[in-house]
Amino acid sequence: MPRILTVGVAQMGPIPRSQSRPETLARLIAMLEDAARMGSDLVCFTEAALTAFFPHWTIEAEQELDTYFDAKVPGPSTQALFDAARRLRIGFHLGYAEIAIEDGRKRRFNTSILVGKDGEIIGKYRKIHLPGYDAPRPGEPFQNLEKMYFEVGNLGFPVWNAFGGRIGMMICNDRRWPESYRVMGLQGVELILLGYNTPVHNPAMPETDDLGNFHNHLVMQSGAYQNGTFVVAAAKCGVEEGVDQIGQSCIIAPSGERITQCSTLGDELQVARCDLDLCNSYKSSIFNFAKHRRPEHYGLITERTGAGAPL
Ligand code: ING
Repeated sequence: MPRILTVGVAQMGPIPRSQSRPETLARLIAMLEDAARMGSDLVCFTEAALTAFFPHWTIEAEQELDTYFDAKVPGPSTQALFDAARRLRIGFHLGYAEIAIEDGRKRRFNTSILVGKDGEIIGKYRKIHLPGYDAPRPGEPFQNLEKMYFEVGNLGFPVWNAFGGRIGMMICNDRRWPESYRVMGLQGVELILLGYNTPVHNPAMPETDDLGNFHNHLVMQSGAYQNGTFVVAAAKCGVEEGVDQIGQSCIIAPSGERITQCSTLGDELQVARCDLDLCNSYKSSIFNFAKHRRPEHYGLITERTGAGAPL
């Protein structure tokens, strides 16, 4: 019996700072209802799907910063999304800015959750690779202040048994680091969900601006193929608060091929039937880690200890 998972990638156009939460939720629910009409089991929403991507500007007052975070999910400002998903019997991935009270203090993370068809949260991931800077850079056309607004994620890269397979998550810049895929590949991941907010212009490396879409797909197609997993990637795109962001959201097969892709810079849903058993074709042959991978021979020198240690 093939394990077919029908997955929707739900790309979002800009979320203006002025947009109310109900208006934003209505956009997400509209794509959820589209996905239901197309027989979807699971929908991938983007990174920071509830707000504009506020790390692109400087926010001095903590009270203002808090307005971009959610402390209780599901909660009053997201319940309508959970209710719609439960009504439609569709699971979803959602990225949002999380405030958590842990170890007796307020902590802030760039977070994503995996929600089952029953509307219950299956798992949570907190972004580990935070790009950009921990202080504003004067003179730049926009900022990237994730290191200032978020802590590094403290949950690792878990993989869950869900939707009949092995499901994992990562967030945006994580996709540029092969470790993100391999740590989940070593746990047998079959489908990785992620969202991204990626400006066309990179102030730190303007010479790569024309390569943004290429690099976006390069890293995800490689990660999918080298770990025998599907990758579902949803962009927040278009010009959001003056920052032009790439789109080209897609679903990638374990072959590394993009099997569906968005072609606008707005709210757009694309759906693909993912046969999770295709993962095993790669995991049992060319990427059979047990048979072919030899970390004990890599002579890996870890930055911290300088001692050789298998990854
Ligand atoms: N954004 C970007 C990303 O990794 C970036 C940061 C932009 C890195 C352009 C390199 C080039 O896609 C987030 N939110 O991580």
